[in-house]
Amino acid sequence: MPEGILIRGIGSFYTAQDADGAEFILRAKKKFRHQGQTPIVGDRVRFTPGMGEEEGWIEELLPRRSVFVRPPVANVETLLIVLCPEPEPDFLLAERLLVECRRQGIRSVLVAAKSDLGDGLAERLRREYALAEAPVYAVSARTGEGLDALREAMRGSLCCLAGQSGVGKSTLLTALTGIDLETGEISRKIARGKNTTRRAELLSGNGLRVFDTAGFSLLALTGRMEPEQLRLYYPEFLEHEGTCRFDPCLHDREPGCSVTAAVREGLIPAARQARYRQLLAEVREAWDRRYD
Ligand SMILES: Nc1nc2c(ncn2[C@@H]2O[C@H](COP(=O)(O)OP(=O)(O)OP(=O)(O)O)[C@@H](O)[C@H]2O)c(=O)[nH]1
Ligand SMILES: [Mg+2]
Ligand SMILES: [Zn+2]
Repeated sequence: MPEGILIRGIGSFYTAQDADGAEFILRAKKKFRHQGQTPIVGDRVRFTPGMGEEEGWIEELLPRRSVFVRPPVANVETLLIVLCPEPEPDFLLAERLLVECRRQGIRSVLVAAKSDLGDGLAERLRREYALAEAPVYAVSARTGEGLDALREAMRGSLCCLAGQSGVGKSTLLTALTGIDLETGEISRKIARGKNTTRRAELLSGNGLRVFDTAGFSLLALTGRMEPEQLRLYYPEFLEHEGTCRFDPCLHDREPGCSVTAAVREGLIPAARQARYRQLLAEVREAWDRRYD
């Protein structure tokens, strides 16, 4: 039975693409609904092709290697977390996305977009994420700076752009892949743009494969997390694991915490721990309400 990846979904119709690039219009069998499963873009499926004008059928959903719920997209391999100087960067959103990537084993890349507006952001990201296993690429869709290097980092991987509205994701996607999407004019009044991207689609261009999605700024940590887990997604904390006065230590405000000491010595950026503490407070609150 042929296998493919769902590149598009409109209503109950899906488009699957096989390894040769051929496309097939498919519908999901009712059994998926009965099993509480919904095929989403990025899913790898086994299918029966349709005959003539008839659609074919999705027969089987293959296991997902990663999944985002909002927006629904499966099997992202590399998440490009896009920030830019204007609108004001949402560092906490970037942090959330990084944690989610580490949790699901998705490779993450930080993109400092609109570098034509200044290079301070890329420098800051490099400083704060040097030990976080998230490389930083400074790019400008306007001048073309850094696009080749970013393309190289994306090649051979199913990529997805994420980041708040107005950071330039659609513009960047067009610049990287050569696929023209309609881009929204940034709203000057509130300087944070409006949501212009609605579809979820896997696009191919210039040898790259990128999911075009909207709404990643709404992403909450998928599923619940034990507060003890969060620290495991901070690579720079790991070498201090087990050396704090308390065991386990959540590296929050416990006395004798080696992570806090490393921050004081300038070995770990204070901003990273500050954002970690903010997320930890959220994770704790959600955890405490888990039986409500
Ligand atoms: N100066 C500068 N502006 C850019 C660049 N890339 C995009 N922009 C502008 O930033 C604004 C927002 O770009 P979009 O690509 O629509 O942003 P988006 O992230 O797709 O926004 P949503 O679809 O709302 O999530 C537009 O006015 C673009 O012209 C760039 O490299 N430099
Ligand atoms: Mg967009
Ligand atoms: Zn500690």
